[in-house]
Formats: sequence, C-alpha cells, structure tokens
Amino acid sequence: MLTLKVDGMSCNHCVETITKAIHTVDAEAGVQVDLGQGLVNVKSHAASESIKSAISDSGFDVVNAVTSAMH
Ligand SMILES: [Cu+2]
Repeated sequence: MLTLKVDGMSCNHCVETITKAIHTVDAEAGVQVDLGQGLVNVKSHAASESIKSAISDSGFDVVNAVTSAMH
C-alpha cells in the first residue's frame, strides 16, 4: 500500500480524475481517496514513481509519500 499526500483535491471529480490517472498505470489498482486529509491510498504492484507521475500529470501536486509498504 502506497499512501500519498496530494494537494489540490477538493471534490469527487478530483477523486475520479486521480483514480482514472492511476488506472492508466495499473488498471487493477485499488484507489481510495481521503479528501478531508488529502490522502490517496493506492494498492498496486506498479512502481510508486509511475503512480506519482500519473497523478501529477493529471494536474495535482504530490507532496510526498507518507508510507510505502514492503513488497
Ligand atoms: Cu474536484
């Protein structure tokens, strides 16, 4: 599980945009967004760098990776 702090998310449309962006990297990825805390939880085998760039390419700022699980 990768948890990312992402700036700029404000509504469900943002959630949808980010979810779609992550699914272009890994169609099977599990994405869960906490709008209140600005956190995106991603369950995926894709490289975290690929997920981060997909999110920033969709127009949001990835502040940092809060946690990154071991494989
Ligand atoms: Cu929005």
